Amino acid sequence: MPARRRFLRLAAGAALPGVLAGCDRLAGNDELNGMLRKAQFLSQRAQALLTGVDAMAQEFTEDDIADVFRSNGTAMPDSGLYRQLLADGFASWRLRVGGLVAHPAQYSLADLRGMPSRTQITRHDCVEGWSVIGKWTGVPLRQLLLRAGPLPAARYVVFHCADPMDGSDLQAPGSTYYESIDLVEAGHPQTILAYGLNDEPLPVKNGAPLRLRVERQLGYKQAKYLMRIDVVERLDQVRGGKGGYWEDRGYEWYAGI
Ligand SMILES: Nc1nc2c(c(=O)[nH]1)N[C@H]1C(S)=C(S)[C@@H](COP(=O)(O)O)O[C@H]1N2
Ligand SMILES: [Mo]
Repeated sequence: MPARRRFLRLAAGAALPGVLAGCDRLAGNDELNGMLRKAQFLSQRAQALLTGVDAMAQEFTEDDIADVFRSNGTAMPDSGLYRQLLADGFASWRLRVGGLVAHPAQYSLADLRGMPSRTQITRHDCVEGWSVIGKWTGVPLRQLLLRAGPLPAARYVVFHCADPMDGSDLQAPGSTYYESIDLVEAGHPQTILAYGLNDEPLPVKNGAPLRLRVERQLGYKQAKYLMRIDVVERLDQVRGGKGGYWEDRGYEWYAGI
């Protein structure tokens, strides 16, 4: 399978261009910014060296599952489009997969539920200082990317959500929650697009119909209300340029736990 080989090769090489990008920035004028970026890169690198890029986040047992998985951030997207999608039980919702891929595609919820799934009981850690254990079921992101066939320049996966963050509607470009991860994280076995929580359909307050679970990172990386996934070469041309809604407001892009 050429697409799979290409993806694996990309995933294996994905960390290297980061070194070059970091060094380029260090050589630039904004020295402080460069130092911060280098520190962040080093912490990601150190974590990878100490635990391995394949390291799994801890998984728990059924007994550990919290009675209620609390909601944080958006609990109900303030968007006419989202309300329409919700009203028909997400029958007309589609996840669009595009950007630097050979085969852009759209998936209905039924399509995703029909694909091989993974279930994992993990702990969600929010930067605000609380944690909660839940059981997630969904499609490994790796499967969708292998089908899409990332092009040689592909380095990151950007997740676009339905919830407007600035009081404007989804139609206004640039106003919704978004997040991103690199291809290494995207190919990790515990990185899934979850449609189920605790053996039930994903509740609206937790991101229905589909949300990202990237279990080695903090809560704000776990993008809810997914609408579109874009494979890109660089993040500095996306929205605020830092790779996520909270990152654009100062949070770290690599939010390792
Ligand atoms: N679309 C979207 N995704 C989001 C957020 C959000 O406000 N909107 N909040 C983030 C934060 S800070 C956390 S802690 C988790 C909360 O997920 P939960 O509501 O399932 O607890 O979602 C993350 N993903
Ligand atoms: Mo959070």
